[in-house]
Amino acid sequence: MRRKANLYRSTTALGVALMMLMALSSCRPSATSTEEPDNRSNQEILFDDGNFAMFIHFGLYSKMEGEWKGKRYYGNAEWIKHQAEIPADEYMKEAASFNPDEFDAEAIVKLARDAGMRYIVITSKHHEGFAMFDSDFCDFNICDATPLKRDLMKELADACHRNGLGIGFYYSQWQDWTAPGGARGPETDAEGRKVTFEEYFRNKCIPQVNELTTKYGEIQLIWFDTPGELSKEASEELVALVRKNQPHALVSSRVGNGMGDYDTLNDMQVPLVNHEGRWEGIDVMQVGWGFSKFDNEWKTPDYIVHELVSVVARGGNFLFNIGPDSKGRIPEQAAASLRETGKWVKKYPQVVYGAGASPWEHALPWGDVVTNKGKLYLVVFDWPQDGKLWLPGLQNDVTAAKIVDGKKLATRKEGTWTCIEVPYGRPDQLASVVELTIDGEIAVDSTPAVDPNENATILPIEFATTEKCKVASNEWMEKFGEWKFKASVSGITAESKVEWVVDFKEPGYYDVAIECRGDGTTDWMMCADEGNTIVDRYNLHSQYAWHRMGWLKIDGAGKHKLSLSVTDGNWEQVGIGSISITPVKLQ
Ligand code: H79
Repeated sequence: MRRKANLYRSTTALGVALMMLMALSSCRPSATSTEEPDNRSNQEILFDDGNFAMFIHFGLYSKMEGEWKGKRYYGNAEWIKHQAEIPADEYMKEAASFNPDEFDAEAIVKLARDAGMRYIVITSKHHEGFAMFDSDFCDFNICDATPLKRDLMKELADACHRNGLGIGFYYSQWQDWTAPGGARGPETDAEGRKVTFEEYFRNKCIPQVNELTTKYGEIQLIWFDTPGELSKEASEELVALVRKNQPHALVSSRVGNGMGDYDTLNDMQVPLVNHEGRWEGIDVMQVGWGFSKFDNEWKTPDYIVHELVSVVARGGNFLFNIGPDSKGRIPEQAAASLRETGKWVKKYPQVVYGAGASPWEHALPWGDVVTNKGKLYLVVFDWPQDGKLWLPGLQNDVTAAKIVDGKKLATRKEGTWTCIEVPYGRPDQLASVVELTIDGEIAVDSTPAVDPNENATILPIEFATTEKCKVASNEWMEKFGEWKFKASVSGITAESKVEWVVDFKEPGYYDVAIECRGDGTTDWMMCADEGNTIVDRYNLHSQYAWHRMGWLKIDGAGKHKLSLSVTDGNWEQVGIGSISITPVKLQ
């Protein structure tokens, strides 16, 4: 379940300059550490410093729990109307038997607090068009169309306000699968009259966003989604409406047309390198967003902590989703996983709250780094086996080191490396945290470096410089709505260059492997800048797979350029994802 954290970035001259800039700017001042007056609104502070929030997908789709007429629909359970091609009128009739009477706002808020989350964003109307609040502008809502007749958005907003959490509402502004005129919705009304998107927007979307921003007290944000073909004027109107009613509420970038107060990255995407500006990463507890009764791929605490730390270390805020079931209950697996995550967050609050991005700008082979009030926090997922944790490229002296809430540690410098002497047993089962106090303003050379320990250091193609070939990000769906991303290089010819600059602590042999794909027999060569070369031949297939090249000799410690080329074979089909480098221990 644990994903590799060892991802690096290459260093061009511009890259180095950018990284140095990042190193200085990535020590974002936290609310308490800055000497300048903090002019941010409460909402901005919750977003910037809270760094961890709960997303809830709850709607009429939750009633189906991923199944329609005895058939399972995998992936996004909130898309079941679309997946099962349920006609709008038939879908709307389901509301009459939707009775989530076990929805307990206080219990949900308690769970969010136990998890260490600082606000909640809940779907008030997803693409299906069903409002989970009492709306005067469309009867297809939880108070008018169901036996429950409770405004669950009000209950949750009140519980959040009572307990000091922020509350934000998701609202799908462009798609509406049941309102005439909404995108992917019916084109005509009950009388057969053609309805335009403009009418839907005017008569349902705008009035409902007005309700959400006037009836539920102060809110954290409005999370618009899938702007589709929304016009610039429509996006502007939505932003203006939120601003008028809730001057401090944030608006997500998915309001469309380049607007919004912060960027939401793609569903399930964690960037490999630090991302500038105010942004949010999003992921889900199951595979889809709405609850599915047969999806057992619950994220473990280990996964959630790793992703939370990765997002914070890249400079973002993490919004993590759960889906209540048809009765409104939080599934026990989700609650258990979040509670365990929360125990970790409460042990290491400085790693999350007010924490800033890593000066290294990317993950390190054993984990990741965040900053807080001038200190460095090393979050170690793969605890070293030999009592030495190696930190590459830190130019400052370390004045104190300790395991958070634990013993003091000795450190020493070896060239550009800092060695932290750590106990053999890992202090924390989930992820251990080492605190470094450093002398002066932090300065880091973030050139990718091979971990001197036995971990494989993986260098994705994003960290390479390339010539005469094409690096592209591929995205694809596994299950419906389950997005995966992978950058790879293609368009390789005999003239192409793919090069990584990598720092080696010791001379010696390094075991190299390539993650690649292709079609049939293909010959490869890797050269180090000192002249040592290795070659190999693989029978490649269309799927990415790891292929070992073997021992490459590095004669001198320090930075080296490694060049990878395809010397023969079916160039056109070749794709390169990453390389991995592992020190060969000979004594
Ligand atoms: O609410 C969650 C998703 O339901 C919603 N955003 C997150 C937060 C979302 N809506 N759309 N998408 C995500 C993108 C999905 C696009 C696709 Fe499709 C769905 C691609 C394939 C299935 C739509 C239908 C486009 C092609 C077919």
